[in-house]
Amino acid sequence: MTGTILISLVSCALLQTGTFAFPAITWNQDTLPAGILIDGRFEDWEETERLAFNDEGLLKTLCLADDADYLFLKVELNRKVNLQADNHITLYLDMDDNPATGLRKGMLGAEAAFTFGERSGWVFSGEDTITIRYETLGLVTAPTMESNVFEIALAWAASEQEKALGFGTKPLSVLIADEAGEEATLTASYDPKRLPRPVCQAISLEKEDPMHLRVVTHNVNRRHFLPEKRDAFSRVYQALQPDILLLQEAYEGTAREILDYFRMSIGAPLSGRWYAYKAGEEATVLLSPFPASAVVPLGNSAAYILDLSEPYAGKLVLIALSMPCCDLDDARQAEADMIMAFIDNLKNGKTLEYIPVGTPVILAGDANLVRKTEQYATLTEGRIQDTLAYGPGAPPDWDGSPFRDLLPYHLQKPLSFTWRGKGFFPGRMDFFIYSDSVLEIGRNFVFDTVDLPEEVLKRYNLRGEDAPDTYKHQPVVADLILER
Ligand SMILES: [Ca+2]
Ligand SMILES: [Ca+2]
Repeated sequence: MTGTILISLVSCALLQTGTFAFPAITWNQDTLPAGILIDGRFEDWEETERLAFNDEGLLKTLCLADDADYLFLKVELNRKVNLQADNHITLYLDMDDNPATGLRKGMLGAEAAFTFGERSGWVFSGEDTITIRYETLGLVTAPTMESNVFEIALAWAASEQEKALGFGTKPLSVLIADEAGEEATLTASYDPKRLPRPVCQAISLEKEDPMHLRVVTHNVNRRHFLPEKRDAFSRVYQALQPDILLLQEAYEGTAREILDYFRMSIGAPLSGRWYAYKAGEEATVLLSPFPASAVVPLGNSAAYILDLSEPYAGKLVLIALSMPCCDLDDARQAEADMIMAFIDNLKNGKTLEYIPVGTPVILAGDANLVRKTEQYATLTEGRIQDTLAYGPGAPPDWDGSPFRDLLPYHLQKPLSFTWRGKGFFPGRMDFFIYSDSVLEIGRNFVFDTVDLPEEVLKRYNLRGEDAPDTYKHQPVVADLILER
């Protein structure tokens, strides 16, 4: 299996020579297919030409790219903003590059507009404009945290309105304005190429090696016992076959009841010994064939220290993240500080629990990183903010380096969001952060059933709506390659 994938990745890279000029970037220890990835990292734009720029004002530069399914924008600003609130940055789309059609804005005749900070916009529909939310444009942005640079995907055919306007079938123009009063706008014309992304590998869900240990983390948001959702949950877990299932917000039921409820779908033997634990104020649950030598609540989150058994050896530290939500930046930061102080103390023998040097440490789950970036630096680099309460902090990996943020992608799309709901744009809430000096990861992905090819859905007995039907969070999957 691994061999096949490697070979097809190589041929994929060869095929792209001369077509795309993007530099190779690191992903999953392999090479990603060329093209833009909406992930909040910007190496993929390095070879893309700036189509507009300003010396002053909020709006600095604009780059555009596209593929068969999406128009991509990279917008650089002169200061950090939360793209989804407290700004009046507005995107105007002249979908036919014709100032005589649509609403006049600068040199454009715009058929649609979207104000990011208000999370709403409008689109021409017949003779009228109608109010829209992000779904009409298939809008996805990254990063989800505050930033001074964002990448944005608009799906060419997200809605009937877009299709009726022929979005992506002809040259177009884009204008970005700061409606808060700063004058300078970014304007560019663009002729979409609509090149298909090379198919680098057939989609499959199985582990690359049966010896890998699959961790699936999923915020079930209290939906796990709802009768109408039972089948969707069962199909998703049956398809993913977790070896370790980490849930957040699984309030209802004891750990044992939750294990029994999902026992069949996750493939836990009826008579075999599986373990179930529940801890933390947001009801994190861990189901696994390994017993925990310690379970430590850490605010809403919790630490599980597992004793691995044959064919693996040693311990595994799993921190189930379920950090405070939304505007609660201070509470979220305090919890990040507490978690990283716990890891530092655990590694240095300052806790009741003991782990050998080199024990893999994983933070997985809903980190809710929607605003300030300091919390991300705390979880990855160990930079503690409240040093009086939690100590000085230190790079958390065993070799004195930061933890690695795995950043898994969707199997079928160049996207990395793990949450999709109403109002706010799809975002990356769920993380898998780990001690990469002592742990390798095999296959990993964000599991979204929407737009999986029909053949794949059929092969795994899934339905296209299964992932969103379980809840707004998508399961995040990572296969651990453990020493034996
Ligand atoms: Ca990117
Ligand atoms: Ca127009």
